[in-house]
Amino acid sequence: MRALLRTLQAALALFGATAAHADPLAESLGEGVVRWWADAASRDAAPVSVMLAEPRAGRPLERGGAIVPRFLLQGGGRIVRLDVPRGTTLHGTGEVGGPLVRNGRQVTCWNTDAYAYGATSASLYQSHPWVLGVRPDGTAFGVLADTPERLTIDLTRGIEFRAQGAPFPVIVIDEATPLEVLATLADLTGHMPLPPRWALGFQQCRYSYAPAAEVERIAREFRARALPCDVLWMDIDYMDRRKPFTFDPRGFANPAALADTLRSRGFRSVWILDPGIKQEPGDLVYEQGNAGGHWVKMADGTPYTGRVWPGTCVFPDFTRRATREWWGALTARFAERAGADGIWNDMNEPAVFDVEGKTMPITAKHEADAELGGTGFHARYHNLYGQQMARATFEGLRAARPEKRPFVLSRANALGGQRYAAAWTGDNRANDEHLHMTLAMALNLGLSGQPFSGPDIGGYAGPCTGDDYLRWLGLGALLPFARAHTETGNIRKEPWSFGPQVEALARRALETRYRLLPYLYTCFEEASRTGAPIARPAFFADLARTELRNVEHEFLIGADVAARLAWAEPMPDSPSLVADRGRWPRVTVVPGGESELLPTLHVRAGAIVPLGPVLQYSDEKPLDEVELLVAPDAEGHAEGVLYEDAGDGYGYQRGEYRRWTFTAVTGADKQVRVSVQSVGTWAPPAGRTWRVTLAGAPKGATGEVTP
Ligand code: NBV
Repeated sequence: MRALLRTLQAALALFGATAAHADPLAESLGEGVVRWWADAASRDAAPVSVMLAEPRAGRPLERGGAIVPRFLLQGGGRIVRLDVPRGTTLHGTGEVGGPLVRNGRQVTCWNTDAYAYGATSASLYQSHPWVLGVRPDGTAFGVLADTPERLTIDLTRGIEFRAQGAPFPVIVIDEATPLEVLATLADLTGHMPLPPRWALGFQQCRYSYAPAAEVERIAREFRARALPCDVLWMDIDYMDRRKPFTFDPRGFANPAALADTLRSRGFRSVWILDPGIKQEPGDLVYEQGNAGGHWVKMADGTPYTGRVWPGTCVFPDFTRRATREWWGALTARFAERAGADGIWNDMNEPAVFDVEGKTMPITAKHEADAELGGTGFHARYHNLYGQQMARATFEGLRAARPEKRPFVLSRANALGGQRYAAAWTGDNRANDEHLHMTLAMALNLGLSGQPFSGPDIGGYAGPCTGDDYLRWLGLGALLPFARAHTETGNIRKEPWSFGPQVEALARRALETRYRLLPYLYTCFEEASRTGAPIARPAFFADLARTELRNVEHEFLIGADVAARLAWAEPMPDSPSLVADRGRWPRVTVVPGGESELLPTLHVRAGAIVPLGPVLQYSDEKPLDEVELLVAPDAEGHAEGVLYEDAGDGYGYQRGEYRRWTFTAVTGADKQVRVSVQSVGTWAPPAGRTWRVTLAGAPKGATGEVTP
């Protein structure tokens, strides 16, 4: 009977008709997690999973899940459909333009160099074949199409995945809350490692700060103007004829001296490396790559060549372990010479100039590790190219500097790549559309397993006004990755470039980030452990209030701080989380200079938020005074957490951290007493003091920390 059905299916598929698999196969991957296959034959024919951090053996399913996908074949293509309950909002789908709610949208997972993309561009730089659904009652589910191949996610009617190519399963996670779904997603696909604390500081980039004297000038300006900043970035003009691993002999003759100058002023540096290696006989990297067989090949076995910045290039095959190790070692040696604290991987979709599709042909060949699926075509490995480059970079830095946490930023990536690199949302435009979708983009990445992301603050392509710069900076300074960047030939976009009034407000935006740093680091640690996003949609605070699902002018940082962007409110009295000031009292962490262009901050009633002082850079001084911002709830209670460690290295994995928990109660005398407990062996600065500031407490209330 089954055989007959399959023959019928095959025959129908041949004529472009749709045939449904009558008997999808389900297996349990753990409590609330079901992996579905079209049928046993598809399971047996499917290549290994590369979306999962580790292979997962399915077990027989005891209880069927509520969500049952339907597998169809249509004209040789594979379709998986899932119904979603009425009123469910859909989110995630990775790095996507447009709104936070993805219902009605369509994207195609196919990593693309999408310069100056728009809200409806089909494919951006990264691929996350993943949808998060939140039902009207706040319960949530997630659906992962477990394939790296080109795949369309169509949310116009329920959820539909469409792909050609190899069979793939769909993993359904069904939980009580979105946070639990994201925790399970992180368990399956991997956790973001805890970054070095300096990577949470503000970062300034331009294509390019060059020569080295210009980099030093920018560093001096930041410090002279007391504008907090941790990192300066080197774009491709530091290179000799734009060749990775080289230095322009005139502009960057002495990178070690530059590194010393930057370090003495409290700056770190991140340097760009692209994958394209110039096909230039005699060039060291090129010759090494030839000798090691490191290049992606064409069907005839010769290296694939394409034009990028240095000219005609060959491209490392990062799907091979030997190639990753070679590249990782090259990167680590380069980082040593440059004095680089972090590495920026660009152009790794991979982008190729002047060719159809702007990338290498899908028939190019990768000699991939067996664990990735073995030798195969670029069609399979395209979306993994950037991820595996980021992996090579991360692992190379990790091996060479075992006591430093690598920091890698990658333009292209895929679900699972949060293990290796942070994300920025590529070449945005300095226009209204982009300013307004900046938040939704970071939120949806956070809802897709990538907590560490942010935009080019100020907009990459095109000029912007001082007001728009401030809107972007105010928002961007509250997102997990906070870097300003702009393209070559564009107007200057440093915080002082728009005159003294903008500069003063920019300082306020940056100081706000540094005041929040202890809290932000606590959120990062939580994200690395649990998969919880750092920037979260406002609706996470009240899942039953469905009118909050569309809110894009307010968002949460962790669970306890909310930010409101007055300029982004669609119309007066739009649904709001923080309008209820009893539940979300407004706080000012940097006094003076109010502006509608900057966000307002709010603390959840019932929360205690740890704050630090204004710093010029994250390591400027130890946190010797902690300010506890206490917002008592209606009963006068509040609770909070502060996570601390050395800020770099791996001592924290051996217990050298401190997790403080704070509990506040209010007495009849209106005295708010905060008690402090902690676990871990990390020693706080000697003589540390704690101070209490109250938010939204009754008039006349006072606060103190009781040891
Ligand atoms: O390396 C130059 C740029 C970089 O500034 C930008 O951030 C990347 O997204 N890079 C793209 C190369 C292409 C620029 C058009």
